[in-house]
Amino acid sequence: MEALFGVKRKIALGVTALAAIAVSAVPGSATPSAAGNQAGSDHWGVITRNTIGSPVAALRNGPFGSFGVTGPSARPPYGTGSLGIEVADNSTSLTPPSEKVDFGNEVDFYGNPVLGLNKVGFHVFQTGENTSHGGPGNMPNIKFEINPNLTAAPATTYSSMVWLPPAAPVTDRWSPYLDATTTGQWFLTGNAGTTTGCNQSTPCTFTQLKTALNDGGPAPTIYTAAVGKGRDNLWAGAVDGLRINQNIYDFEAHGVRTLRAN
Ligand SMILES: [Ca+2]
Ligand SMILES: [Ca+2]
Repeated sequence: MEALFGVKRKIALGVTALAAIAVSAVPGSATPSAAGNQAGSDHWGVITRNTIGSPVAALRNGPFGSFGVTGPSARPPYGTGSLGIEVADNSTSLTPPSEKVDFGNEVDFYGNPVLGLNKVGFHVFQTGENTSHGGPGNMPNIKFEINPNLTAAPATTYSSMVWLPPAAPVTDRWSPYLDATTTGQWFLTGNAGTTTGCNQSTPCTFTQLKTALNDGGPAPTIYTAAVGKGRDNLWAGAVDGLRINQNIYDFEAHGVRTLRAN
């Protein structure tokens, strides 16, 4: 797969007539990561611990469109596929009855420094229906499970660090890159949220969150990274081009490709 990808790039660079085809599949802002492509792709999937009900988080082709939409926003930003996500808001016997899903990686980010996160974001396919179900803030999240290593709460060794994206600037088509370090808000679950003040009731900017976590002593570390949704509103859409520092994770029907951001 990687060899084929490399060939496509060479064609794109050398033959103008074919460039449009190749570049539409592989934007010029990223190239395949020689080391990361094979190393990381097998470690992505539904994180079962964090999944409630029978939601969908499936690597799929498209979505293309919606109908009548043309140009770059009518196709996934990388390759031809994406991560499709579907959750229901009232389908379990639990309280709340809503579903939840996290699609992520429990291996490749383990032990990495939270304070080393400098580039985070994704592209989303948001629909008008989703905003009807839950308002413009009804969006999927980026989540890092972390050890916050807070001096004021040394016994707290687990928290989820969650990005609440801004409203998608467009619906029924692919969004531009949504930057989680400069837009939207972040919070920490559990006692880490209480201790830092960055909790779901009073979320913080990314800068404020990092400042709160940079409290001396042992530094916060990452357990897992994921894209997820829930538990809140009904949502059906897709995500592609998950950015975490130097890598862009290209969700495709047949796996997750790691691209290196240029
Ligand atoms: Ca893709
Ligand atoms: Ca600390």
